[in-house]
Amino acid sequence: MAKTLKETMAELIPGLRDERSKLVQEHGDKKISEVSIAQAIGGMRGVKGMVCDTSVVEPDKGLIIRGYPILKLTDKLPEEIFWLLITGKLPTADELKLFQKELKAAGEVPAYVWKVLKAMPKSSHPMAMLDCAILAMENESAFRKRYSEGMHKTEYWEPTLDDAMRLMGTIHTIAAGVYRIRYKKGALIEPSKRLDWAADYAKMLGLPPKKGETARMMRLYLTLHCDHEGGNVSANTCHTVGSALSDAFYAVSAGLNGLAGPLHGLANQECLNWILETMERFGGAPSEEDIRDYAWETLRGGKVIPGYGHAVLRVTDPRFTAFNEFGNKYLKKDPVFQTVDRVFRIVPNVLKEHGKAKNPWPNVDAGSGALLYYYGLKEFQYYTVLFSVSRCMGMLAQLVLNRALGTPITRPKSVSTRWLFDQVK
Ligand code: CMX
Repeated sequence: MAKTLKETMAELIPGLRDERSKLVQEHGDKKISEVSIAQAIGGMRGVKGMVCDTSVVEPDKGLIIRGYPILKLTDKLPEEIFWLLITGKLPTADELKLFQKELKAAGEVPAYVWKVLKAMPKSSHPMAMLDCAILAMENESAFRKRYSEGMHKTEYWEPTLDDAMRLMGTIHTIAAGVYRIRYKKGALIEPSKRLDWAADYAKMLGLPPKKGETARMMRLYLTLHCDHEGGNVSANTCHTVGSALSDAFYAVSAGLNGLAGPLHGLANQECLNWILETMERFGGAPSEEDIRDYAWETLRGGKVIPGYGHAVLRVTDPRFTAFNEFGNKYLKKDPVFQTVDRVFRIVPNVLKEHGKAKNPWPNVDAGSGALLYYYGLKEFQYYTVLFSVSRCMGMLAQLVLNRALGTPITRPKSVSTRWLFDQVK
């Protein structure tokens, strides 16, 4: 008989704990990184100072989830990806079915969450609405309840997984509700009993199904954004907050507040904005020459070209490649997609000539907006909410694993600028 996710984790955790304590006992004093002054001042770029097993980002390969390059996972359901992130293996067909059933069972959104959302100002950013809703749901936390009852620390991961299931079961419904409330799309649409996570989300948003293509696009979108190792702003924030034993609702909403920044997840709203501005300026799909001029104008204005560059990657993001392949298959003639494709041919050379960005290639955000726009999501302020629904998987998987392994509270040492000057005297 198929095992639940919790039963599977209960079997895995003792081995993971042994492996980690052996590593620390036998090799704990070995050095894995050095820190220069430039790194301490420059956002700790490249400093190896935390552990994340769910995924790695190789500068020349991109995202690898538990050993699978992301382009090998594009036909999977996000539910399978969540299972993979957390256990290290893809689920069997029976495990997947059981897991989907458990997610549906955890899917009731408390009525007070809708009241909170409906009470927010009409002009609220959809990310502020999503984060408030998640924080409001902290009231549901199994971890907080069990902790106040006095649970043993080896059990911390169990109610954390319950919280993760509760969040995974509801976040797509809440996110769809944010869309319908914020953009006055009419009554909320109930979750379905039979659709998979992504298809249900697309349906609850109220998007036209386009013969199943919208659900297919949504599965791809939610799979591609699921995780990006541990040091990015949202994952790192979620980890730090969670390390204080704040429960999953506190930790994930904190991580998502970081995702709401224009240099991180908000870049996808900025990207489509930039593409549409270009089209408006030139009265339709711009020529390569027009794009070059507009890119230089953006750079001269002291602004970044959204969707290009990355702190770790040094090649075209394979997630961009996956969106581009999907676009070429299903919406090749769409003018917005054509503009994205043309921008890809021009902007890397402009950035190289500009000479500042270490990586002139597109990241995940450069390609996703055109697809969302085509399938009926025209409100690009909402795009980071979609990113959030997906990234919730990576943050929760990392949180459960850290609880299981008893990762201690995060507390790096800071130094003053005066101290740095003293070092180089
Ligand atoms: N356009 C213009 N300038 C850029 C640039 C871009 N797309 N990408 C980097 N640069 C600039 C930086 O602003 C920096 O300039 P200063 O020295 O004047 O500060 C210089 O190039 C060096 O930056 P870097 O080391 O190459 O990049 P960072 O690691 O500092 O920053 C990132 C990475 C993503 C924030 C940056 O490339 C950027 O701002 N890109 C546009 C926003 C974007 O697409 N963000 C989404 C990231 C994806 C994600 O969140 O997963």
